[in-house]
Amino acid sequence: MTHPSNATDRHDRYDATTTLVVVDVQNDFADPAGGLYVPGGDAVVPLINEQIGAARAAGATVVFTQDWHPPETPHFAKDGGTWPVHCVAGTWGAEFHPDLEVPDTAPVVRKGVDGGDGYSGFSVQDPVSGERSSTELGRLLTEAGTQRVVVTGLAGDVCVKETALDARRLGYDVVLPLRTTRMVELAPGDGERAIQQVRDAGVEVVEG
Ligand code: VGL
Ligand code: ZN
Repeated sequence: MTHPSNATDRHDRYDATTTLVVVDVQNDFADPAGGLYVPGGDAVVPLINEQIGAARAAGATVVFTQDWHPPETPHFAKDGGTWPVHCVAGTWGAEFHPDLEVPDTAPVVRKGVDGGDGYSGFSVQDPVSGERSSTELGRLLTEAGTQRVVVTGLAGDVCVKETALDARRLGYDVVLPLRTTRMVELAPGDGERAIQQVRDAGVEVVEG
């Protein structure tokens, strides 16, 4: 149970009906040599590992997502989209950061696989037609008996934000521990706007 007086105590955050979703802690985002390095992305890996440890100790479910793109996709600036090349399937940049503690049995949800813009872990959107389709994340949460979702990882103002918003839309209580994420800030102020947007949607943004 979470008590108002110590709601930021991370070890108090998990129970068997909570799922921790670890978003896109991959080399391209978390390593300074990565293709779309999120400033400070490497520094949060140990904090994310603490969350994973606390979640597992409490019997919570832990799910990981990976951004997973084909070499050519309208997601990339070189192909008419927004972003530098990152997380191309099967490359070093798409691998989890080597320090991230991924349990052998943890489910891994890959998004963007067919060239879709997979910002939320729950869905992908065809960058040309705009058509949306679901990943297996929603089903995994249902099967785990999830009532509350803790979202962490990278980047805070892109995939973490969209995953948290979708989790709210699906009716979950959602917690975003701010200390465990970093913002990519494609445009200055994106980080602050993202925090406001998730707060407005009812996400519990906590410092710890
Ligand atoms: C992401 C930009 C492009 C993310 C993914 O994981 O936050 N950001 N693709
Ligand atoms: Zn991407």
